[in-house]
Amino acid sequence: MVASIAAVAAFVVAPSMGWWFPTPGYSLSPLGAQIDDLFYLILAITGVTFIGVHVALVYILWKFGSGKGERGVFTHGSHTLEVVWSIVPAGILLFIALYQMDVWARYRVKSNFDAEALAHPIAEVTARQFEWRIRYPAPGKTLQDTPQFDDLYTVNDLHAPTGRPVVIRLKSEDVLHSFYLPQLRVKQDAVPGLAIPVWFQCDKVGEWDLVCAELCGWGHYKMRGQLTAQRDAEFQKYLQDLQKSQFDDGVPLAKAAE
Ligand SMILES: [Cu+2]
Repeated sequence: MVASIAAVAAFVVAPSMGWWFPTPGYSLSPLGAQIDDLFYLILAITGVTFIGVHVALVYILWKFGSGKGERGVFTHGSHTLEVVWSIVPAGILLFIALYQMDVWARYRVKSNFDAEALAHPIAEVTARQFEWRIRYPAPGKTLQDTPQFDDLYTVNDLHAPTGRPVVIRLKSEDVLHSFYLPQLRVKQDAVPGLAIPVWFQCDKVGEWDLVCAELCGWGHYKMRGQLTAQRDAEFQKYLQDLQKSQFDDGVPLAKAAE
């Protein structure tokens, strides 16, 4: 009985109260909305099954419980039933597997993607114990594979423009980490030796969590930064201010490079 009440609470009350996901979430990114839809579809299927099983269980306990006089019939099983309860879940699993392919392809940058954004990451994010190191190209330039003299650096403070797909290049300097933007539903392992493109689109101006989702050592818990999503003009201004704070010592940049 307690389990049945818990089931109803988990599958009916929690989603309607918004307890399943970090909020605001849904309206923040187009891909995030699709991921949430998939989650709720699976939740609905498993929820209906789970609650149905518990209703049947409680009914049978009540109907055939001791002291009622009625007795259950013991059988050696039903071949038809076994076939039905194997084929129906197999069909449901196949449906989910096919239904999610489009979202997975988008998540993995395989469809509906802006090639321009993919060719020009806005930043390189390098995870290390226990922080996120961020490298931006100088304003007006594109990010190169190797560090440039006029690159800009921050730690744990990622900025990105809103309203369009944005790509970052993800690396790790030491162990496995996981780049996680919970409100945007983006999660990608950072793997030593690999440079992995990660894309997201944030449609709302604001500050969102950037955390590590892979236990990476004693300081894992404090490996958190933030994503500041801002309009394009403000993002450009941010890069210019960063350049001023990191390079403006009175010597023009072009001179300093010589
Ligand atoms: Cu970590």
